[in-house]
Amino acid sequence: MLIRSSDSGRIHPVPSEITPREVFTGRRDLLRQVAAGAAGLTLASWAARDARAQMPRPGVLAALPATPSGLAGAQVIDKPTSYKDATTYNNFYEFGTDKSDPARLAHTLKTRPWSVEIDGLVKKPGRYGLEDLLKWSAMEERIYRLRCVEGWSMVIPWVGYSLSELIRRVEPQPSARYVEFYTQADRTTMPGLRSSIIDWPYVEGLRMDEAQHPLTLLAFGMYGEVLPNQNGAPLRLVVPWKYGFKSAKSLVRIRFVDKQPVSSWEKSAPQEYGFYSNVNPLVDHPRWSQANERRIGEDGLLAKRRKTLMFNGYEPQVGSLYAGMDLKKFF
Ligand SMILES: Nc1nc2c(c(=O)[nH]1)N[C@H]1C(S)=C(S)[C@@H](COP(=O)(O)O)O[C@H]1N2
Ligand SMILES: [Mo]
Repeated sequence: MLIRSSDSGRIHPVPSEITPREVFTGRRDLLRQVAAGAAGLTLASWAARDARAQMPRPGVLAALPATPSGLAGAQVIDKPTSYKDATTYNNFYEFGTDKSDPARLAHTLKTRPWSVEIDGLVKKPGRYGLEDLLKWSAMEERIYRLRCVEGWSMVIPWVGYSLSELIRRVEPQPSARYVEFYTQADRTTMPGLRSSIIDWPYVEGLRMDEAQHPLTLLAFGMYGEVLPNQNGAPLRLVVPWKYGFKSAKSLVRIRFVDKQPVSSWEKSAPQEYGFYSNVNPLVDHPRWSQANERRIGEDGLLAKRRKTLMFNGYEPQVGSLYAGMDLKKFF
């Protein structure tokens, strides 16, 4: 299948694009009031206007204040997944392959001190401390869909900033064409490393333009707080138009390279996982249909599966990155 660029091939925006302006403004006011401790009444009247406001801070971890992002595509209007579901149904194979393993076992992950090694084809390589990275750009709240290749999806309010901000600071060399992401692999705290299902450490990669796309998020928090360990503390990637596994958790190294990286999933099952892994309802995984999905939290008897959207609904923003590419071949 050929994808045409979004400007020539597509005119109708997806619903997530057309969030009215007052929704943003109102939400910002609400956040200010919540911060001032006057949430009660306002929250109730707001809820009538926007389901997203039923999302007070869970009060579990440290607050990570953020401003609602105004970026197109960064305010999905679907109802967010509950904090409980988002933090107890996880894939984080370093802590086991069962969905409940990370919530049960990731408390051993030591997230301070933490630093990220930045190397490869870059003018300002170095080991950057988490406290510095937290200050490199203003924190934004972005509500994104995340779809797993296994056929389930969630809607999560992330906190972070565009990875492009980090990339700009470290100044890649012109020869850098891809970015490689390495995640924490510590045998003393991660029981899943005993299994050889993945060639540890977990590695993922993006093409430079994908990494620099403003929607590609370097996330430090969710639901207004710092990330829970099971969701990839203290910092992770969120690439909303790609299958969940591209969103690497607990990053320790970002490397700029000139050759297409081989991700851990490609290495372990090349016939099942390609480099791009864009959400695409027209290209099935050998074991799972990608045509539809189950929204976590909507699993009652009458719950219908939702149709999976091209590029997970972010086609207007990212379709042009793949103009002219055969996405059956580059899956
Ligand atoms: N380091 C690491 N990152 C990872 C994974 C993993 O096993 N290890 N699983 C991926 C997969 S398959 C998914 S669907 C998402 C899940 O993110 P969530 O638990 O925040 O929903 O994380 C991705 N990032
Ligand atoms: Mo996944």
